[in-house]
Amino acid sequence: LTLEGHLRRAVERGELRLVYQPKVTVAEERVVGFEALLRWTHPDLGAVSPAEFIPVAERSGLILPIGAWALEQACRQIGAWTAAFGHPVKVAVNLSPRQLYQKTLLETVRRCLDQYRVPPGSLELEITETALMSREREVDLLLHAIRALGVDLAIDDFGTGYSSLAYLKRFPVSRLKVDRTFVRDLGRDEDSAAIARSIVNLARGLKLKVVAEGVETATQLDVLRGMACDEYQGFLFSKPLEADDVRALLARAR
Ligand code: G
Ligand code: G
Ligand code: MN
Ligand code: NA
Repeated sequence: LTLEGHLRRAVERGELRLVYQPKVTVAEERVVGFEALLRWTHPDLGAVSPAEFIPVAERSGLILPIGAWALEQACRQIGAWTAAFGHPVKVAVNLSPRQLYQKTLLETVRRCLDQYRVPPGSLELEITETALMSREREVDLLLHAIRALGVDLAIDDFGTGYSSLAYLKRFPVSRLKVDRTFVRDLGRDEDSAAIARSIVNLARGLKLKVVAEGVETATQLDVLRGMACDEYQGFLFSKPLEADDVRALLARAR
């Protein structure tokens, strides 16, 4: 069977799961939320990297059922953690461009919020710049409708796509995520620092929160602190965690 064939069965067989990477404030490393990330363990193939299976899912269209599953699973988890800890727990879910171009997305989001008693502000959807480039009118209406439900929107991998600054004005986003390729060289390379600083300043001017991705070293964090970047994710604080470990982290933070 091809990888696509295996992947086709993965949802039904329960081989997929979500892990959750903490997002923390740059200032005091307080946990403010999590990004949900897909993981796949096939019984024979073992762990298959998302770098390998997400492109296959995108090409084949399997990202639609997989993405719908991820959204639903994340909402179920938000509902469970919110009930268990008595305060909202925020989770961001990655959306494929294909999901954005699907008529059913709005209804799926609405149903999941309702079914799992998710405070709308606890759900964030991460969208890439590239996804915003096609079907602009449709996407614009959809994103405003999702935003009207109270769900937050973030632009993922910011600065790597065909950035048009115009869509920061057009689309109702509340966060920019600085791509980790710019974070990697902070403290070593002035150009990366200049780009990161520009994104942070741009976000501030537009009253958007800005999140740095892939922070691995104390030096990178220091540079980001100097820029007054709001939040970060990365191995320096934590790798993506299994749901049970998130529960333990939330219990400790209480
Ligand atoms: O977790 P990791 O860094 O290995 O993820 C690799 C890539 O897979 C990243 O670009 C990430 O955005 C993407 N990815 C992970 N989970 C999801 C998901 O649920 N949906 C979509 N569309 N992409 C995901
Ligand atoms: O494209 P997206 O930003 O959604 O992808 C997130 C990916 O980044 C996940 O696959 C996650 O495992 C990975 N990641 C998270 N933190 C770090 C980090 O500190 N360094 C590196 N290299 N990758 C990271
Ligand atoms: Mn992401
Ligand atoms: Na990203």
